[in-house]
Amino acid sequence: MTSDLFETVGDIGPSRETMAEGAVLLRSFARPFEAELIPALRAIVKRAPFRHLITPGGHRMSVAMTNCGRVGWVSDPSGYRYDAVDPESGQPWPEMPPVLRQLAADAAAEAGFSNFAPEACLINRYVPGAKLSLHQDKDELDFAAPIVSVSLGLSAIFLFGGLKRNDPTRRYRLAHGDVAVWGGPSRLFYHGVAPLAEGEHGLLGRQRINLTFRRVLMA
Ligand code: MD6
Ligand code: FE
Repeated sequence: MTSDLFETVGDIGPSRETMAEGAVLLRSFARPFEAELIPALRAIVKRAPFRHLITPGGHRMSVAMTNCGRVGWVSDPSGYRYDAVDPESGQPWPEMPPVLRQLAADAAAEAGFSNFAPEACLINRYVPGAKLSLHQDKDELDFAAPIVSVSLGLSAIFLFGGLKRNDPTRRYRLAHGDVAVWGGPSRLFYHGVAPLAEGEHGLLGRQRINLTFRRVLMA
């Protein structure tokens, strides 16, 4: 996809930024997919609505979540896990639509990870004030594959640390269409999202949607 198809005044188009070894930010990479992507997400959320999960510590998460793909990430008082069944409906999670698979595989390839075939896509919804505390993504069995993270709607401040919880964090503004691909030496780095600021996005309104594509099982 050439950049002139979606460049507009004030939009510099795609560009690449390195966050750490193995972690790269592909600015605006998802923009060419959005016309297909957003209706696909609306269809998923109809079948598997956003819900606020309870952490093992008993807290209700401010971020609302759902999933598509063979397995979905869930949290309840008994712990975190990947489950093939949506606990709300008792049904399998909606299938991962081809446009989501393609976006994830293309972004991974652009970042140097070929043949990325995600099994799970966790879909996070933030409204102003919602945040995600510093955490590691370590519930997967396969740390060789990267995670591909797509930001849509309102911009957020992404906090990116190191291998230890109290390592210093750097801040990145993730805007609509930005894609982070994250693997290799930084796969287990602590990260989080600062409380979302008030705002209104032209396409998605008063919210931020984040998709994280993961390989869960061993290859
Ligand atoms: C978010 N993202 O951006 C939350 N995890 O809303 C994550 O927790 C995340 O963006 C692993 C890799 C990339 C991510
Ligand atoms: Fe994460």
